[in-house]
Amino acid sequence: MTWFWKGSIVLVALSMATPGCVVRGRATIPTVQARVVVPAPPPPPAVRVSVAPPQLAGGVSVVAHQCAAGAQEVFNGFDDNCDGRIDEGFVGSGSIQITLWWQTGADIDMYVKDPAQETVSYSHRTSGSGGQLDRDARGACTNNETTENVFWNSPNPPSGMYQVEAHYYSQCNNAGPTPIVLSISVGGAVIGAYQYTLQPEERVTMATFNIP
Ligand SMILES: [Ca+2]
Ligand SMILES: [Ca+2]
Ligand SMILES: [Ca+2]
Repeated sequence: MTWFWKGSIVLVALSMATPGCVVRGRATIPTVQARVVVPAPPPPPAVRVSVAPPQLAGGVSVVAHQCAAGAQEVFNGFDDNCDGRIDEGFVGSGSIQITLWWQTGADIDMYVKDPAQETVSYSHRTSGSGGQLDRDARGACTNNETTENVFWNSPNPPSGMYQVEAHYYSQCNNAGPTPIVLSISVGGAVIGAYQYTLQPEERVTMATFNIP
């Protein structure tokens, strides 16, 4: 007698080596090797949220930047081609993107606090929620970049309140008061673009917004 084990079915096969042997007992159970095809789960949905306009600090004003489908995206702190990504090709984009841009030689730092109260900045470039900073402009006056960018590229970033601060860290070469542009995109759409003139050493909460 030979035992076979296949899945949860035990087959008993009796050796027929002895001619005339009458098999009584359990008959051989035919096995069916069916292959169950499990469809792949659909990709997680991109965040689809209706985000109220951010709350702005005093002195921060809305910029009515016009985008145009098919336009060339230039490095200017705005979404030029209406695809919901700000300066794509220059900085990282995702389901949330927050971009701070300016034109003087000042070293300005952006701080983005996520709903878990974890702040992404040059000194803490990734958060547990998936936020990441990919641009540290001027880096204590050591590079020539003039944008800082934080984004979440996870499909569904955490719900809750986000806070965006800007800090004028250093004038470097006497940059003086510096107009800054802040653009925020959530779920593939820009929810606002804002401007403010930052004074040396000033730190301001530019905007807060909530993802329900
Ligand atoms: Ca774009
Ligand atoms: Ca642009
Ligand atoms: Ca900086």
